[in-house]
Amino acid sequence: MRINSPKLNIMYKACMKAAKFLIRDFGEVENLQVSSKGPGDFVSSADTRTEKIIIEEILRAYPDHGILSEEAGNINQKNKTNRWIIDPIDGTSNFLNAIPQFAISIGYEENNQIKNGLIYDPIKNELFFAETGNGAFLNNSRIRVSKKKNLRNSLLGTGGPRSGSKIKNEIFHEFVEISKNVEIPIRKYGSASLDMASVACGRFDGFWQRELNYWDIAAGTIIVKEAGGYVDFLDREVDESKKRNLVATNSLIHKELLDIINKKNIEKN
Ligand code: 2AM
Ligand code: CA
Repeated sequence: MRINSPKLNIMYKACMKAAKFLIRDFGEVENLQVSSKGPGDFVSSADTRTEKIIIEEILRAYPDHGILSEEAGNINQKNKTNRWIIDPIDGTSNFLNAIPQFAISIGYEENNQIKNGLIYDPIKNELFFAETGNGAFLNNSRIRVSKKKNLRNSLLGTGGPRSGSKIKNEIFHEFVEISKNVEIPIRKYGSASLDMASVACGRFDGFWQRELNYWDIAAGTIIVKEAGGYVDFLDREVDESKKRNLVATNSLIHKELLDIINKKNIEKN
């Protein structure tokens, strides 16, 4: 692994330590899934333990750094300069159903700018990572976005809508409109971080999703950008960490995809 940045090193160490347990837990979910009890509570404890291990590793190296994590919320909130953003299991429903499509996602920002990102799929043993200015990697190889130029031939991913969404109909409508413009059916794999990683390494030509949380996408944004892709938001909000509606592409199909999304006048959040 060609990791020679201190921040990526911490992410890597924390992630690998947590992943050991997560892989074991996933095996347990596979067993529980077929039992009458079901894996419900077990999954939330896997989530919390993964998060705890990662937070401990980060705070051991940088005790005063800020952290935003899906379950634990904010830690050291007064530090406005350095902040780590953690999603301990992105793709929780997949994990819960013993579907091997989930990831640990960790981002690091300085002065509200994402500098490093790491996304690890423990089941496929795929580690995606990037640092500003140094390119994006999958395990030992440099990755690049795809070279697809037309939306029509593109493979796209999306996700949602979430159960409580107030714009469900608009989201479905958007899906229909975009579907009409692509030949390959749109994928919905259920882990936004891995969807972004897929854009970064050229498996997907583009990905869009509304109403995400910052921890779903923080690491993915830098990985896609460093792989030569384009990350964009559909929000009016100025602060990047408060934006919820994402479009990430290989950059070549970006305008075509955005034009369809904008044409339908979905209420911008
Ligand atoms: P999660 O698995 O960590 O909840 C699924 O479409 C993707 O959207 C996943 O990355 C999922 O993250 C994310 N997501 C964020 N908020 C969600 C919500 N309220 N309901 C379902 N998925 C959500
Ligand atoms: Ca998530």
